[in-house]
Amino acid sequence: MSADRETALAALYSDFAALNMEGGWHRRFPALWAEPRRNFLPHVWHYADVKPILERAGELVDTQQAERRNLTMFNPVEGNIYSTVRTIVAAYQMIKPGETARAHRHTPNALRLILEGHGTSTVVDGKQVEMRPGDVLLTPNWAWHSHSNDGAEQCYWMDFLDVPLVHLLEPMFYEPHPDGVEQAVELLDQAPIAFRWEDTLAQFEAEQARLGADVPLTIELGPAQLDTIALHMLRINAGQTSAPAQTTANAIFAVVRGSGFAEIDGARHAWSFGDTIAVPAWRAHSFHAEQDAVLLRVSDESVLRKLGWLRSRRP
Ligand code: GTQ
Ligand code: FE2
Repeated sequence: MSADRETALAALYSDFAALNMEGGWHRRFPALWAEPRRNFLPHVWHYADVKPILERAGELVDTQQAERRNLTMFNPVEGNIYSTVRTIVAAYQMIKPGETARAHRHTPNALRLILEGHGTSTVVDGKQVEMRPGDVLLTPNWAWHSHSNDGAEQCYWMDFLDVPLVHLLEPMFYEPHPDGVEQAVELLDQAPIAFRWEDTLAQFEAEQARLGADVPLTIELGPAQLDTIALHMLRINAGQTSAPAQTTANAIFAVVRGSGFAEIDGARHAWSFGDTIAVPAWRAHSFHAEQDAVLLRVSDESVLRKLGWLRSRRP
């Protein structure tokens, strides 16, 4: 290359920078790549570690100070301080007898998986539903919601929200309820936002009968009420291993029952009741149960499908 041309190019590149422009052929980092990068890391958070921390928080922080007594699980990838996987955050929450977590609403979609405790209920847009272990309860975009413990036991659950996706796209709105809690509420046992544990078990029975064999089962908690989050329950009995999967969807698994280990990109991760397992996009994964297990899969599959970006392959 001639010295003149080299000088002219250097001048061109410095003009790019001065005007906040860059040449597609001159990037320091590529903008396109052949297949999904594995950015976020596979990781497991153990409920046995979380629960004592929540107990200590329960002694120090009340629901006046903390609108929600929740602990978020952030992925250990460099630079991240919030998200569990790229689009979804998982948290554990605990509420003590007599406490109320005030009503509010926000554009992020949310759901809860109840782990332990009886006598607590959530109110979603005026509908009060009891929270029982194994239930999955939804709080769609902009629905008012509060939680109250009228029982005698501490109640523990997991929250999942698409907050990181809302951060990315920017449509965040939040407001506290003007009255603290919703005034007129109707107590319901069955509601479209409530997927009851007994119903999940019945669906597993029906699916097993349909397949006519004791094999790993996957059912969808539907019809879907959340625009961004897909919900599946997996039943993997002791000794079984789920079919290896690899997908563009980002997923978080929560252990509803049983124990075993996950194999994610060739590494083993042990799990048991109440654990959170981050399985980011394009990570090959399978689950092996040592004791009869049920896992909740919370994923952004709904978003990827709607946008034409859902792809899977057998790893
Ligand atoms: O229970 O409403 O873990 O709004 C994070 C944000 C729980 C909730 C979380 C929330 C909630
Ligand atoms: Fe909320």
